[in-house]
Amino acid sequence: MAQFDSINPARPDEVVGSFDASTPDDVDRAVRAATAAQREWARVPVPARAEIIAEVGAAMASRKEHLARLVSREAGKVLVEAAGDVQEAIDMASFVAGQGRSAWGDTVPSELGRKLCWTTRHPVGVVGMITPWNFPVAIPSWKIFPALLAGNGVVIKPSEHAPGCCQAFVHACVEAGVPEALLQVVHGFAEPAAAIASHPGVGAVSFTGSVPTGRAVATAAMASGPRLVSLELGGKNAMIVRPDADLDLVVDGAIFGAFGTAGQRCTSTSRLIVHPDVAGEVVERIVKRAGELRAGDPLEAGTDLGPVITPEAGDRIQKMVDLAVAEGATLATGGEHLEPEGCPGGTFFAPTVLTGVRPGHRIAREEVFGPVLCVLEVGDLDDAVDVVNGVEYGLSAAIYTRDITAALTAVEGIDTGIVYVNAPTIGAEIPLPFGGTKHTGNGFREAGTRGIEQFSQVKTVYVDYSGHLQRAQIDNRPPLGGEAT
Ligand code: UN1
Repeated sequence: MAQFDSINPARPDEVVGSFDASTPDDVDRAVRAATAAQREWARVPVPARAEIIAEVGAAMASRKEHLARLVSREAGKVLVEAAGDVQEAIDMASFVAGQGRSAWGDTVPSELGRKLCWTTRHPVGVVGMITPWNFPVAIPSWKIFPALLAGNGVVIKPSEHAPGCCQAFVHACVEAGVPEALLQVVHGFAEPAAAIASHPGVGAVSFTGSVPTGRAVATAAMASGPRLVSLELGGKNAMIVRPDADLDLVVDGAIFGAFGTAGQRCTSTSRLIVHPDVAGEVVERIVKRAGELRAGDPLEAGTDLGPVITPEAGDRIQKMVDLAVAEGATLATGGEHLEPEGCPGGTFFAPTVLTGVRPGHRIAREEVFGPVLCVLEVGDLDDAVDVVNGVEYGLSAAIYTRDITAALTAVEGIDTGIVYVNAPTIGAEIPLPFGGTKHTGNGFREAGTRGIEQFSQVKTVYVDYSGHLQRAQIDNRPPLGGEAT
């Protein structure tokens, strides 16, 4: 069987783990095994499933430090952010466990006597999941916990850049009592992902990643029969800065939003839409702070900026920045690779600020997935909202202002799934829905109470105990011009 290595992007000569690349046959075996285990699991009462999920959270909390170090080594996230990634999964376990004893549907009074109406949720069978490397513990938790709570089996293929994190996650699940056969992991590249998406035994497919791959996954999934397909794709997230904003807050928010996780969140702040009255000061302060960020080994305390995930990612970012300059933007800082000490061969990209960016520039429209902030100067609030909305993506946006009317006008006008006021575009909390509009997704939301929807089907139940035929929409209405039939 072909093997591949997961490597530390900060020091590529360090192999974090070796994994077998799964074949379509492996995927088929995994789907069959999960299908068999799911029949048993679906008979486990929902609160009992929830108790196991709570145990998983506890197991992860007890080894948070170990998991965080693994996230840091595989994904290159600075340790404090890697710990945040693990914490997000722990929080998700507690939230989903609570859902196991919460409302599971609606009850509605019937229009007829002696009749009951309610909805319930039932599993789809086996859920196929394809997950990215940038939240290698949190994102699997958004998918695996609600899928299990709903009574499903799971086949998951994590990114080839962070297979060890997913393996550790699944290990914690099994140790806490999730039946081993129920939760199957396959590894590798496009081949097993395509096999999951097109497998007829998979009842729902859940994908987080890029737009082109998401489209391919959805097409493959629908080609072999209609099923639930949920897509969580990219972002081109913007922060509006009004002239009355607290500029200390703006600078802190822009630095964290744009350069946290080296700009490799789908929620990363990539456009600063700033009022001309404060643009000069804001840019100057952001540029100064960007230059002070310490790039280096993500495991070392005091490191602010980790690597980008691969040399190919570094090249792509460089090309996009070069193109922006060729299109007329000005490089205010960054725009080049860095070689921090102690990280030989790691691909580090300097925190980059581009000014003079116009809405039509490619850098203002396309996702960069790197530490690059473009600055667009816009005075009028409605125009700023139009610029926020003038891209294909619709994940996250922010407005910084002290003016409540401006804030709420922007909240109303912005067409994204998530809007922040006086906070950056990253840092969503798990009890609320996560997801976006337009090309960012296809309408499902992850986490929050609705996170279970992509992994379950609603069943509507009517129970008539009147002992005779009752005709809805007919028997409780006077006939119109004669006997209704
Ligand atoms: C992602 O980058 O795909 O809101 C997820 C945030 C995190 C999740 C990001 N809680 O920034």
